[in-house]
Amino acid sequence: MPEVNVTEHLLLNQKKMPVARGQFTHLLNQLILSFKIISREVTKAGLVDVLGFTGEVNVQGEEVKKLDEYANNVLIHRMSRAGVICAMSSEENEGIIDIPEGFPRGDYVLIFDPLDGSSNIEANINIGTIFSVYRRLSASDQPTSIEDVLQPGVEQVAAGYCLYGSSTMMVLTTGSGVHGFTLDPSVGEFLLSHPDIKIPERGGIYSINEGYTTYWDGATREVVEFFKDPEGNGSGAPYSSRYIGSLVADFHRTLLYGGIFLYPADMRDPKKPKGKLRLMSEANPLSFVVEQAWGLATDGVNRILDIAPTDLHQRVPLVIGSPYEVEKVRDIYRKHG
Ligand code: AHM
Ligand code: MG
Repeated sequence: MPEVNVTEHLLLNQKKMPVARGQFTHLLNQLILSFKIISREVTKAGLVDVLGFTGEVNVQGEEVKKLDEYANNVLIHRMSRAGVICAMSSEENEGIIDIPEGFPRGDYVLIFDPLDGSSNIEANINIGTIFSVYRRLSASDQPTSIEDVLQPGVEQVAAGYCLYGSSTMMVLTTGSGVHGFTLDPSVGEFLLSHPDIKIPERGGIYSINEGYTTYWDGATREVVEFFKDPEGNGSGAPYSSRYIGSLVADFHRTLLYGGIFLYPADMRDPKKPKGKLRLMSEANPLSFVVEQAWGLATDGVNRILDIAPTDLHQRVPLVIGSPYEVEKVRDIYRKHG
């Protein structure tokens, strides 16, 4: 296979991807450079640990926190000065991140989780950056408003994630399929390694934090019973269980191998039965990716991408993966009303 990097791939497919215009290509190039910089630091994190570079008191806690902040700062600094963004929102920042005075604003809105799964850093487990891109709604000579950012997921023009693992990999959709690019450190480029990813129609793995069974409602308990005993009479092969606790890694496995990932509603606080994951920075981008790979994503019943957001950090139950399993779960939730 000839080696093709992300920009070349976008240009080669430009007819299919009208989004690949100058501003968008620049946005993507700046994102890619940010990922390379974050990847370099993530790779060094283990070394810092091994060499015992002491912070003040708590070495590991300090380093972990720093890496989270580092990733956030790299993205904010680089993307806000790229001239192609009018507003940003990060999982780590309460409000909208404005473009600094003196820098041009562009046509796009960027939303991201800078380092998802960061509680896993010390154990050298895969973590990642998740991102989502929208076109601004307001006129380019007007100030950006909250409406520019609070768009439903169905309006995304691009989304994906960069996984920092045994290799660093970027998975991207611009609304025309899903493609995976692996960072080749010898040339410093993300090269097309997984063209046209399609999730298996049906899988053999379910992924959920089962330690929280006590917080679940009856429907979710029945869902998990289904995966342990699909025929309901002990005769069928049960699904395997896998849970890394790093959404981006659990999702990536689900995308490639099929099956289902769930972070359901949580009854600890009955007033906020929304689970843990964020609609804008986690659920929407992964839902756009999975749908473009012929999978499904719901909050149990409703399509994630149709949800009209009301808050930058609102949470949503997430049921995402192969069509067969997501539909099975939807049927069980519907039955429970
Ligand atoms: P974070 O954004 O605070 O890191 O939390 C998100 C992470 C996800 O990566 C992962 O799926 C989830 O938290 C795991 O949560 P739990 O430990 O409750 O299962
Ligand atoms: Mg996260």
